[in-house]
Amino acid sequence: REIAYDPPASASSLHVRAAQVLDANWTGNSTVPSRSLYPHQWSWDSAFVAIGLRHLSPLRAQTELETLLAAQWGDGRVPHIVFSPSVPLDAYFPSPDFWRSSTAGRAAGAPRTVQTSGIVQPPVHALATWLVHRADPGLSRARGFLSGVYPRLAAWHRYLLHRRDLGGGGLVSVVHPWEQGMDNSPCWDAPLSRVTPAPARSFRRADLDHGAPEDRPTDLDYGRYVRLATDYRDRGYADGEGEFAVEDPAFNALLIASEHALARIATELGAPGTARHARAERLTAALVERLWDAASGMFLCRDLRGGALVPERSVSGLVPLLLPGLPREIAAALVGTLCGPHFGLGDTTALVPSYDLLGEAFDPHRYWRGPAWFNTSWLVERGLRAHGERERADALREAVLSLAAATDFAEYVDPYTGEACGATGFGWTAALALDLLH
Ligand code: 9YW
Repeated sequence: REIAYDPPASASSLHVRAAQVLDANWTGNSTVPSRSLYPHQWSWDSAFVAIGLRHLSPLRAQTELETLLAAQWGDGRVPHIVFSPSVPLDAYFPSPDFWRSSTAGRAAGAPRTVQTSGIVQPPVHALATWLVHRADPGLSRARGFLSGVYPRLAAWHRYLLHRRDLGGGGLVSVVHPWEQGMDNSPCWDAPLSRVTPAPARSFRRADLDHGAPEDRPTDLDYGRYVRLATDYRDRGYADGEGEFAVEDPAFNALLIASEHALARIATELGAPGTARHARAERLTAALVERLWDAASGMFLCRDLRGGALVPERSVSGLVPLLLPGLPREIAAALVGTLCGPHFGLGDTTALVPSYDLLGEAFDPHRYWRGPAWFNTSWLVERGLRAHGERERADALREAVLSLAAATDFAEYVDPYTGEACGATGFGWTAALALDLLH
């Protein structure tokens, strides 16, 4: 291959180094994404971390998910951050005194003893739970792992399907860019442009204490994030009226994958999984119906308040490849787009860029506006393999392993050069590299 990344380190040393990162980020009952930038528990990070951790310690992987789910709200939502009480308030913004979960979230059933945020992140948890169970079914059964988490996972999906179908077409909406996990994706530029930013002096960005400003979202973006979150909090975290509501392809595809996983969990517990599989199929049909754009050869976001598809190509629109039940011609078109000029996989890039290489907003260093991330590359790798694209999947796997090793498990990388950006020693980078080693 032509791509001039460093050759992969030997598998055993990569394994040892990934395990060291996960040990260093382990707090005793969960894993922080990064000791410097993100010193609490994040929702979808924990799911990805558990997927890797199952190869090191199935017990820790189960505990990771149990800790997160213990902070679930009464209405079923799983918060995007569970705050560690031992970390100083000013180490991360927005901190617990911003979200005020135990007071502002009371009507929605926020927990009393643990502080959390009030928004959510992509539902990777049931998928992670099933994979963690499969790694050591004996331990899982002995601890009652699946029977303990199943009701919580079911309530989580129920919250999303019932409270977040804001478009009425069966898909789930995100009400904040942080919920989708790709904070400053150019997909949010149009829907966010309608939001009046909170004044810059009304908050202090702790992220800039650790991250380079040119790699992070701008102050204007932050002003809008703060406004949306403040308004949501001040409505008591009630769903339905916010200024921002977007149907996102990756969020919904992960829900579908997790709904299939939940069906398998139900079957394992002796209950029929058929209704859940059927629901996942209906969601897949809704995803295609509402978000597929044949002209772009990929899925797009639907801006509910603006009333149209957002004409921006993000890696989010490739993540549905993860679904084995996707119509064959759609899967083929996605592979074509992935390997074509907009994402360049196997040609100009080795990992999947987060955004269109030819897009106007493309920036190879700024967070979710171009850099390649390891979690989305892992999802695409799984998707390529699920659709029989073995050679491409093997090449992407190699790139994940070699870049994780070469960058000391970076948070994200320049998609052309592989240069490390953001934090190093990043949790899901280590965990997902470990998963692909097995
Ligand atoms: C932030 C923790 C989180 C990830 C998100 C990522 C970032 C938080 O970090 O958001 O302060 O910017 O965008 O996906 O879960 O790793």
